[in-house]
Amino acid sequence: MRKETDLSRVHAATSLKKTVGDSVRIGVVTAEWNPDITQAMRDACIEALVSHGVNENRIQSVSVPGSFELPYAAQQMIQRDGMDAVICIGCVIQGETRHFEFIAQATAQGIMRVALENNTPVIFGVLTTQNMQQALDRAGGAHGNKGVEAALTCLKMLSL
Ligand code: RBF
Repeated sequence: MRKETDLSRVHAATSLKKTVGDSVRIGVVTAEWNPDITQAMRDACIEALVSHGVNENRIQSVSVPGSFELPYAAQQMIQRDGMDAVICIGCVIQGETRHFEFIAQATAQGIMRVALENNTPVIFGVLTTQNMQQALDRAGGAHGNKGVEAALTCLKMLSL
């Protein structure tokens, strides 16, 4: 017998395909800091979007120097490029200075602000970890790939 959770997952995937359709345009912005992490998350994210029925030609992928720049680029992709949703991917690793706090806070608040002010889903696919191992674990390691979660979150928000 199938568990209820299995069924609801199947239902969610089917309805996502139906609701989001072929015409949706999704922007993916990736920060270049910690590139091994962010590129692995971006690739898994795009793969997940395509496997859920998003037209590959309608995914626009750009990169920015660091996570701090993600909100501005997301806003440009909405206002200038007409994206229906934007997924922001970054990785902020705690260092010895307080930079970590400033960058992580500003990025999170900036992304939320761009989403609300533009009435458009902007997804927070930004890892904030204490060290590189924790980041690796979440970019295709022991804790999966958070790029995939960001893709699924985006599709759920588009199908609201
Ligand atoms: N950007 C990241 O995406 N992740 C980081 O871990 C990160 N650490 C930084 C640490 C320092 C000391 C500085 C100066 C910048 C760091 N940045 C990081 C870059 C930041 O997001 C942004 O690109 C720059 O501050 C330029 O606006």
